[in-house]
Amino acid sequence: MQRRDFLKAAAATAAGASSLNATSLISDNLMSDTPAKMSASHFGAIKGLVKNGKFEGVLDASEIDFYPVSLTQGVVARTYDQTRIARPSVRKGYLEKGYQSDKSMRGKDEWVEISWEQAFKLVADELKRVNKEYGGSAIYGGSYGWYSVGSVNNPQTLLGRMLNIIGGYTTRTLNYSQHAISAITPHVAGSDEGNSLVTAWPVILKNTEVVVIWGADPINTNQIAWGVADHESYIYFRKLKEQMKKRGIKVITIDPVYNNTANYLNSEHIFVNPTTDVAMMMAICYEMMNAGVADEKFLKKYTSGSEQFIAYLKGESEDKVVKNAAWAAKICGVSEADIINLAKIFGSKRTMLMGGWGPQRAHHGEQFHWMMITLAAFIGQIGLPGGGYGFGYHYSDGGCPSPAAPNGSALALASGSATTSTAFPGLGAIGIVPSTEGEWKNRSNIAIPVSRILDCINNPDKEVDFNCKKITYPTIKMAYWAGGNPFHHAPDTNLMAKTFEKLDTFIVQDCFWTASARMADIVLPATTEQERDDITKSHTNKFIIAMHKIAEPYEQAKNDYQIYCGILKEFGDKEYMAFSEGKSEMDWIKQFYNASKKKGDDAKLGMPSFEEFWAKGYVEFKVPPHAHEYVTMAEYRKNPIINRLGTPSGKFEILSKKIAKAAYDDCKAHPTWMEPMEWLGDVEKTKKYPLNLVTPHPKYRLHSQLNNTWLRNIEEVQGREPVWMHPDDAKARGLENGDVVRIFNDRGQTLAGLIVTKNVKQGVVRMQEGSWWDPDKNGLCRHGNVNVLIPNEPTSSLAMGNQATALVQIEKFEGELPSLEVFSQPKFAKKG
Ligand SMILES: Nc1nc2c(c(=O)[nH]1)N[C@H]1C(S)=C(S)[C@@H](COP(=O)(O)OP(=O)(O)OC[C@H]3O[C@@H](n4cnc5c(=O)[nH]c(N)nc54)[C@H](O)[C@@H]3O)O[C@H]1N2
Ligand SMILES: Nc1nc2c(c(=O)[nH]1)N[C@H]1C(S)=C(S)[C@@H](COP(=O)(O)OP(=O)(O)OC[C@H]3O[C@@H](n4cnc5c(=O)[nH]c(N)nc54)[C@H](O)[C@@H]3O)O[C@H]1N2
Ligand SMILES: [Mo]
Repeated sequence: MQRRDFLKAAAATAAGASSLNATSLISDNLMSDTPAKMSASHFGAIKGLVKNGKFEGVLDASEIDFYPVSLTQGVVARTYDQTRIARPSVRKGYLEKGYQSDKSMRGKDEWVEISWEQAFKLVADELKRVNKEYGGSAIYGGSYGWYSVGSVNNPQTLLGRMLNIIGGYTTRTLNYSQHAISAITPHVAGSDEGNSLVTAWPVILKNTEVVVIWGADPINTNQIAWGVADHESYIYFRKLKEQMKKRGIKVITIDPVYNNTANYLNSEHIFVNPTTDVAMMMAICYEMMNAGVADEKFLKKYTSGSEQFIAYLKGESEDKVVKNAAWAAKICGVSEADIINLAKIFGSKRTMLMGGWGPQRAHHGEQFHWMMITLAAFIGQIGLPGGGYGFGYHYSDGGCPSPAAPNGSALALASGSATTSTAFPGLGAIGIVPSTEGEWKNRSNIAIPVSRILDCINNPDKEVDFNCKKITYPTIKMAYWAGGNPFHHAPDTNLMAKTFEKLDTFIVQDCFWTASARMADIVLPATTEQERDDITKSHTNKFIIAMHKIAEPYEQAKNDYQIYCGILKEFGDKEYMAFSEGKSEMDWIKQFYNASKKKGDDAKLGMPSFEEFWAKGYVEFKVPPHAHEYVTMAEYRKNPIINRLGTPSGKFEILSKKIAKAAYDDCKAHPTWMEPMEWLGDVEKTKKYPLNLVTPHPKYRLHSQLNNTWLRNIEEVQGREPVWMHPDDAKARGLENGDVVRIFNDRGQTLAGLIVTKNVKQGVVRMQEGSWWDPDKNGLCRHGNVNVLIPNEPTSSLAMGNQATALVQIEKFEGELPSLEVFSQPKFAKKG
């Protein structure tokens, strides 16, 4: 087993993960007081080693992880990191003056530790006050973020459940990952194509001639899953690499960055300017028509509105501009010859367009996937084996054949319009999906687009556009965040700090003193997922996983479930019972498992008893043979009348009458090239800020998670988050590899460590999201949080989504290098 683990770790290295699985070489007998305990995380299943009640190390859970990644090492490291929250804490000014405190002292005040009894009362009293004075909608409980994988201790569903019981709340809709794609694709394809099943990998390996990985970095991002990653995708990427040699599959990557995937596959790489792909795709369509290889039959039979769109491409309507390769080359920075060549290839080979989500986190982000579906329609292979498009290969092991395990249905109980699908049937937020009992059954909570939280706080009662409807922002007086880190994830961190000053109260429930916790009034310490029992499943449905408590809770940290129970007891027995039904966490775990087993038994799957499952640590479900043959849209292609799409026309809508009717000037009737608010083609703005920053997902963390571990030392430069810059841009600024630089624009400024590399397009700089925000007195982030630079403006009136790019300038940082504060405990006053 040890040797096998080592080989797997080595293989993972080849796949772009790292080779840090040192503990895999150490026998559990040497390290652990008990046999290794099965648990799980977004980074995969793990087996925890225990010494003196402490979490000591992890072994790969090779039985249920095809390709363990080294990020699991961070799960151990973070458990006893000095950023752990030990006890409930209140900001000093808030303890003295409550909701009338000076909010500009957030992040500056000292902290006072209090008892759980005091904390429960303090939180409950404030919830009661806001409820009474303003109504439930004044409490923002949308609480977006990547909490851990256990289904019982899902801090967000539980938060919704609690707030619903005590009077309702304002929640969110959509998510930072897929905001624009989730809004636009139902209009275009009839379903959310960011979440749809994609053609199975075996079909691709057999049939596809050209794989285009466009704005995606699957070798990096598949390390993580929303449920538990089983990493089978790495097996398929290795097979893809083999088939490139054996069968001559061509892989093309299109990205402003030569990313981990390009590097692993040694693909043909095309550097494109950020936020300009739409123009490039339009030119490919135009040149395909020009060469007579566009599939006109497909367009006629399966799409609606292609005539108008073709007129637009030909310059016969609207802007009168011909969208040919020469036109696009000037915009996207890809040569005319390359564009024409792509048109030729796509028009003659079985082509799979694998689109990532990075490009839709941008101004007019809706256009990217709309245009990619349109391009796939011009190619005409949608519904054929190995052709068409898929927007899920880069994450959560998308494309890996999976069973329909008997564990999905309770997802319907997740917190309503908030997209917190639990990793396993979990506790529902009673009342959003109306429950049958209780006075809260008819609560109708307002849901605002998740990334509009700052606009909402700043503009109460304002009516705004959203997805062909109007919504009215409620008045928000307090926010309760559990299992998310808004001072990392939201664009324009400085605007967020200013805006949150309008809140009477800000509560954060987390395991660590994150940037958000530091900006709160009340901080409640949660246990980590390795400090409690729970249940979860692999994202692909292959396994139900027992999450065994590995270690005792850190100091006074409590399980999320227990925290809400404690608060609700302050309201009364009725509220507490409505929430908990008088059940322990283990009762819920058993209930969830047995609900699944009942379905499994009905389907004759022969699932073991709960006790057997819990002892073994997992249940495995067989992948049925047909899952290996799955082809997206095959049914629609076979019979578009019977299997019509869920769009008004029943076809792919290259032109949407519904969107046309909304008459937005930033999202029109068909895919349209519109200049983004900040891009390299803006002659005026680039005078001051000539570099285009892209902010992809980090290789050695999950957003901000694990940044408080030694994993950050692998990449950091002089203790700062690295920024990649092209040698020509570095030379022009007199900068050298390893310099500490200041990145800035009108919104903010941050330090970073310079990496000079040809792996980024000239004019583009690349810095990963998720580095902890550590502002000094002048608002300079000493560590490297990219979101101080990103605009809060929405993608468009349609999705109202989030952006992740910006124009910036970079200069050498002169002066003494400041030390960091964010990775130590904050300042405490005397104990309360
Ligand atoms: N510039 C830029 N910004 C981005 C992106 C980008 O590409 N560029 N990407 C966006 C995307 S796609 C996303 S999904 C968001 C991610 O944003 P977030 O999900 O907010 O980021 P995380 O760092 O994962 O924060 C999760 C928090 O939950 C806490 N937590 C984990 N488990 C538990 C638990 O069991 N209980 C409690 N109470 N807390 C827990 C963690 O400690 C952590 O602080 O960021 C977005 N922001
Ligand atoms: N290791 C790790 N894996 C993760 C996560 C993590 O934090 N760490 N987060 C998970 C989450 S929550 C999500 S939502 C997914 C995110 O999955 P994605 O959104 O697909 O990932 P990103 O890294 O943001 O972007 C993918 C690629 O798009 C490129 N890109 C950016 N802008 C443009 C553009 O304008 N045009 C083109 N062509 N390319 C562009 C980036 O350089 C990057 O290589 O990843 C998941 N996986
Ligand atoms: Mo995400």
